[in-house]
Amino acid sequence: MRLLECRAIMPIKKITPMPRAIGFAMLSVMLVSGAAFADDYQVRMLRVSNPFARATPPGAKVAGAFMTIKNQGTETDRLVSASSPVAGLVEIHEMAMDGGMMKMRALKGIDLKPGATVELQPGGYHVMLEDLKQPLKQGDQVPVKLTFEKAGVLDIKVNVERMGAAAHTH
Ligand SMILES: [Cu+2]
Repeated sequence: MRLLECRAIMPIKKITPMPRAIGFAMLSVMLVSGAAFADDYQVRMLRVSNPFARATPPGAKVAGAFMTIKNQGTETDRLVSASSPVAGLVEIHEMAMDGGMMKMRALKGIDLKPGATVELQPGGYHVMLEDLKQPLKQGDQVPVKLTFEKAGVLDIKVNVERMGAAAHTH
């Protein structure tokens, strides 16, 4: 099993707190734009929502993509692979503690049990975009093709958020 250090996709620096008024202004912009984006994708009984990645610093070669996958069917399915035109290689990864250090490792897939909601989020499962051909910029929408064992192929657009953006809570 291949072990990689995950430092490359950890936030480079802490976000500085912003004045409350600007925070509210940004929040309302996000709410408005959130309504305009198609953030839910469906293939057969699988629903993928809120796919996002974080903007990458110049020269970065890797980025994690995160999303929520819900299996609304009655059969187990499995996310088996992914690809993207912005990345030379895309793998499915898991981040976990290993000997006191957070490391990530490549998985053969992620099981999606009937009725289950699986979160791909910072610090856990993620789709790893490797060998990036360009930096991911805030506001970009990165095309990613997900392949599921039973449901087949689903094309999604991953929203690129600011560096260090936290997981969605909705
Ligand atoms: Cu990874």
